[in-house]
Amino acid sequence: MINHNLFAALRAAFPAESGTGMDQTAIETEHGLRYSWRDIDRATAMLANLLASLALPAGARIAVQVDKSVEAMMLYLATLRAGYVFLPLNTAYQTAEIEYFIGNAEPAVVVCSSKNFGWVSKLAFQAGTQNVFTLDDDRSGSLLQRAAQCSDQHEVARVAEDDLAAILYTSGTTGRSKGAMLSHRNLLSNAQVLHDYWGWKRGDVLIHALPIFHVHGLFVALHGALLNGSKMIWFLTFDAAAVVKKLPEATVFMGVPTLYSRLLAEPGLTREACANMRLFVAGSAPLLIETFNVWQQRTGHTIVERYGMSETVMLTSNPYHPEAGQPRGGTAGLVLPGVSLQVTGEGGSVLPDNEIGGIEVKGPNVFSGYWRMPEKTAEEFTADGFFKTGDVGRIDEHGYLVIVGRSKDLIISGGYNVYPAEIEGYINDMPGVLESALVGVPHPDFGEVGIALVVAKAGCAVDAGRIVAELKAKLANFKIPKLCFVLQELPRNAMGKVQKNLLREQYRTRFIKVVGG
Ligand code: MLC
Repeated sequence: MINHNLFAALRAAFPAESGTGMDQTAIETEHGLRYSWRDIDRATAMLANLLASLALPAGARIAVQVDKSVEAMMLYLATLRAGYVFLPLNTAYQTAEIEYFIGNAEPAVVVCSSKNFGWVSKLAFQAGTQNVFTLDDDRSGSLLQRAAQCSDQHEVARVAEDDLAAILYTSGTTGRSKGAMLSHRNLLSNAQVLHDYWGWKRGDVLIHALPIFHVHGLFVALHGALLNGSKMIWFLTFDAAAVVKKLPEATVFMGVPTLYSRLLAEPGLTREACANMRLFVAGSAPLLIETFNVWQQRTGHTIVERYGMSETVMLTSNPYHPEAGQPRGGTAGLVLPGVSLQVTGEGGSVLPDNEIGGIEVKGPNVFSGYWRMPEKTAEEFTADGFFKTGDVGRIDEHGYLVIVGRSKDLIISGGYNVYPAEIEGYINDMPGVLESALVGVPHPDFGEVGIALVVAKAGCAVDAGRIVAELKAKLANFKIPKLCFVLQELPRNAMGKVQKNLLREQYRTRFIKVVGG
């Protein structure tokens, strides 16, 4: 029987055991620490043995909220290796969010930063988790102490292709987050397609500067490099000047649009600095055509924009190989091999090219459903198995996908998804608040940010500053509205629905200059 474990496929791309290949540098950190391929193999074996020694049930979830580190990446790989399910959590999440995730996912193991051990372990033990470890970004914590006592030999656990590899929580339109269940097949098939599509080759070096708790950094970037046996230059946080300095040593870079606009603000970003580079990939949020054009002029390179989401990993990409076509700015590119994508209108009818409708997808990369939410899952799939992405777009006359909007109320800020309903729910529960609306407006750094408009109950006074302060205590920092205003009322249409489009228009220029305006 074939072992469908994603780790086995990644491990197979490591250099051969014979010779000195395994001692070559696989990862170099911004601080000059070096990890060889053998280090990755041994450390993941030790961590996998630690997990195996805990006698966890099949399908156990390993929930991890730690700062980015190479060891955190090893823990992800070890979880795959041991056959368990990885559940990464954004480090920005606060108590309310973590309590929900732990309660919903019921992880058998929770790994957190030592600074958060007090409150995270309390929540975990309350939810029935037996094992809570700590892991810090300086290679300390109880997880590594325990793993140090384990053997560095481990046979990769056998899994079936539909066995779960990871659960990624995505915020929900109705407030509650949903855990997207991704299998070994979902992740491996997508990594293999992207490997060919983006022309990964011998000698490639990836600058890894994204967080490793979301699809972009954890799967697209990491799997790309590992499946190619490529060295990574690893940044624990994004520092534009430091990244520019490393460009001459690298060939591949991946980032959200905010990273590209911050790099453009660096005077050191020149054609010479990028001379060794061959691939720049952007995704997770729409790339402005200005950024695409200015990047081309400044560096001589064309950014390859691609499109995907937590539920599906990658769906489309602008072509890299010239024979496949030219990258077209302002588009999400062509449908990736193996993926079926259709644009549908009223009643689910498939629309011809250039007509705008809902984007639906199917393929080996598309998740099987939301964790313990069969009804929600059923709602999001069509009868013939297409997943409704919630994005709205059209296929242009060249076959490129153009995304024009979203059917779901969503703000994408610096590459993170923010669902207004979640934030509005918290605001509406505050004393004295009658109702609220969170709208997205353009922002020069984050692309888009949220502004909260709040109406007080009759006879009550609410303070915008206090609302923001209370949200900060409960929610991840990137979800906090950048501005909050108290209004007499919210604009409504004849049906009584809040007209967010009017509010967006009214506050559109709060953070950007209007050319000629
Ligand atoms: C940070 N801040 C943000 C923010 N990130 N505000 C809005 N949106 C964001 N994304 C705010 C903080 O709240 C804080 O405000 C201040 O900025 C400084 O915080 P920081 O953490 O020091 O910021 P910084 O390190 O500069 O982070 C910015 C960033 C980061 C762009 C580097 O957001 C980032 O790494 N984004 C990448 C997200 C990503 O990987 N997405 C992939 C999702 S996968 P204050 O007021 O508290 O000081 C996906 C699928 C797919 O979508 O297709 O890829």
